[in-house]
Amino acid sequence: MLLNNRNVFVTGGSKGIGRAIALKCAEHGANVAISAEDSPESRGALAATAEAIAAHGVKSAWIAAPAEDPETGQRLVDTAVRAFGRLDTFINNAGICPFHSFLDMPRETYQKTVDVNLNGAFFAVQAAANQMVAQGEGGAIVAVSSISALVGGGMQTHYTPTKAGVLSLMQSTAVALGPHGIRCNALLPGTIETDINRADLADTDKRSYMESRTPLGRLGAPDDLAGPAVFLASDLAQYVTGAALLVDGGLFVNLQ
Ligand code: NAD
Ligand code: RM4
Repeated sequence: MLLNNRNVFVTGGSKGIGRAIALKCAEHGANVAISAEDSPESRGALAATAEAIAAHGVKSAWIAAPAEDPETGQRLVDTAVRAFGRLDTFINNAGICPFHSFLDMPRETYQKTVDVNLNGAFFAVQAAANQMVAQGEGGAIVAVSSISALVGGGMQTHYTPTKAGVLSLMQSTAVALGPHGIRCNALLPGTIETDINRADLADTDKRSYMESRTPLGRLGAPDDLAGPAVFLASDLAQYVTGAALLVDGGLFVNLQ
């Protein structure tokens, strides 16, 4: 029970990596609130995940709020504070990756990716940090960046800069918030099978290539990120801030 009685928010917690992290936090005793974009499908997934969180005997809450709206960050914090009374841990995970070639990248695709992944993270982390500073007892912030913060992708020229930005955001907020006892760290997943890359990995050649590049011999599953997220959020990581934790089965280091 590494997060007993902690109050956690996970953005993009309705499915994929965020859902796995939210459920693992609940398993470790935390009350967990989650968010995702506002659509009927997303609302259904949020409600189902909130129910699965509560099945661990903790409190849950959810809000449908688009990450690209700069007002969303404060709404997320208000949701947690209304439901639990306070916020101890904020996990910024919501993200999109609409694979697209570079030379003809539509401006809207680029803009939306930056707004959801990077600008959304900035305003949400800022709102969460202000709440933690007001509470006066420190806290933990974890942002889901990516292996793609460190390496390129020809169909990801809009996406990889946002992931490098999120990594950089955690480094700078670690400096800004250290004096308040707030730790800020980044998780860098490798290739994890979720809806974000379902179409991309439906190409069997691409899929086998990614598997063959991974020393542990398989693509990741959402649950592979859950333990590392709980670790960074917990007191086991009490002296860890500004760190970047690759969770990629060895993909990044595999040159030859
Ligand atoms: P996913 O599509 O399963 O989940 C994405 C989550 O973000 C969902 O909850 C979705 O509803 C939410 N979301 C999407 N658009 C949103 C918006 N406009 N506003 C609010 N919420 C929104 O994908 P995933 O793989 O679980 O992705 C989670 C995070 O992990 C992303 O930030 C992604 O960049 C990162 N990541 C994924 C991989 C991978 O291989 N799957 C690798 C590295 C990093
Ligand atoms: C990740 C990484 C993965 C890709 C996902 C969408 O950051 O690049 O390989 O499948 O994004």
